Amino acid sequence: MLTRRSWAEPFRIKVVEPVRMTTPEERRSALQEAGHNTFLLKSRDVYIDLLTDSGTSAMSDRQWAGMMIGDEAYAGSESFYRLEAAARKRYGYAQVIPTHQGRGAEHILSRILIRPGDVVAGNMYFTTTRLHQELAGARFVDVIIEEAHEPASQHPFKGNVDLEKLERVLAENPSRTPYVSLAATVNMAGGQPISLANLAAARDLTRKHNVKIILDATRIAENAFFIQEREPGQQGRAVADIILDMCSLSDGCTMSAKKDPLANIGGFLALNDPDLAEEARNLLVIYEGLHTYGGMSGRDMEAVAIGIEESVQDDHIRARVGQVRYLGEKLMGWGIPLVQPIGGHGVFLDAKAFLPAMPREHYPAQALAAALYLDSGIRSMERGAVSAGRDSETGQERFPRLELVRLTIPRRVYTQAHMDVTAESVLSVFEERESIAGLKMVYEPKYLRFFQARFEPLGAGD
Ligand code: P61
Repeated sequence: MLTRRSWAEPFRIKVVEPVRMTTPEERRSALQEAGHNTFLLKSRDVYIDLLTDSGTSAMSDRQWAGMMIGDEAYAGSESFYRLEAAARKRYGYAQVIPTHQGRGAEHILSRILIRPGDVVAGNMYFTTTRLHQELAGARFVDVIIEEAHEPASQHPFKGNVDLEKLERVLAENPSRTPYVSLAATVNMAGGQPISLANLAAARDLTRKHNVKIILDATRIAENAFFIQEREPGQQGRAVADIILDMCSLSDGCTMSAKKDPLANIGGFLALNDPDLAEEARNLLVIYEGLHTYGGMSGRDMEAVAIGIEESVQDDHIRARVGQVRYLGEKLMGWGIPLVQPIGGHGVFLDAKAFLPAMPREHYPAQALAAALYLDSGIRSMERGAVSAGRDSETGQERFPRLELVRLTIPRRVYTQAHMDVTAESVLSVFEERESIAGLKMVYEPKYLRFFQARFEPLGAGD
């Protein structure tokens, strides 16, 4: 008798895109040309692309059909009103301001809420989010729980806020904390969720200090799935209802529609306060576009509107997170060190444990991502010291406690066999890990350096 029945994706495949297989020689020269940075590889040289789940989802036939009826009017596009209605219905905010992608929303939000010298507290930094906060004059303070920094910790909600840390920041910076920036899920911690109870407690605390909460709702459906699965009293509730509860505990959100909402481009800023929204719309026309397109075409907005609906369906989100978990559990079964519990959008290898002898200054996660590409043509992403960059005040390199390689799973794109091939490649690199050399950075851009930095392998004499 079977004790457990398998699940399968709630879709079948109608269109396929061929991918190219490469030889080890081709990969060696591609990696060298890319300066050992997976961001600089050409897509044609990649076999299984796990760089990101951002803008890489497969759209549904409904979304593609929607593209055809996109209203490309400069002003007052029908597609905008459909996007506005979908966002209001599924996230519950009154005001929806379209942007070209998530960082467009972060830019506008930071400009309207932050004054130089302010402090923004949050549950771990995200690269673009923190940079926009810093460029607007704020200092970011991490108030995530300690467990989030420990890859092996089994805490079910590693995205939770340490309420004492938050209380301290609010007390020490009276009227200098414009908002608390909370992500659901927390990308840099490994796609880890925040619980409803913790969000509610943070809400109580911030209300006492008259401080707003702005959610990063980019992967909120994945977060809601974990709440449904793990939080006492939430089992049996619809993911869509949990999302609405989460949003109701905040004053607004930024959204990259390239993740949860299953679109290839797009985003929005949502707010409840009409006066703030007016300020945002006023800046929008300078940086993004008119308030009824915000940098998206009509067809993009149509795809996002339909994608939002699809993204909150229980069957979809269960299959999505389930596929990520399948890969993670396979690797865990072989003793590969990774962030636990397995997150919502990817499996995060623990590069410090993978390469324990390599100094942080030699960028073990960057070196591991390069080694994985060389082995099989699989593209992953460094999420460690290179991503963390330099302290905006001291200019010193930041060495976050987590030094990770992210195997990010695009939504509805790869099969279980792709996951098997990926797992086997990671195992093979793990078995050969002694041969992986560290890297030195030979070109370092000023902002978000990880995107365009170049590296060279360290030789025996370095
Ligand atoms: C990613 F290497 N994420 O995970 P935009 N908030 C959150 C995100 O995950 C996010 C944005 C806001 C990407 C793309 C990316 O350091 C990097 O639509 C939780 O990309 O502007 C994006 O949304 C920004 C990759 C972004 C990176 C920054 O792959």
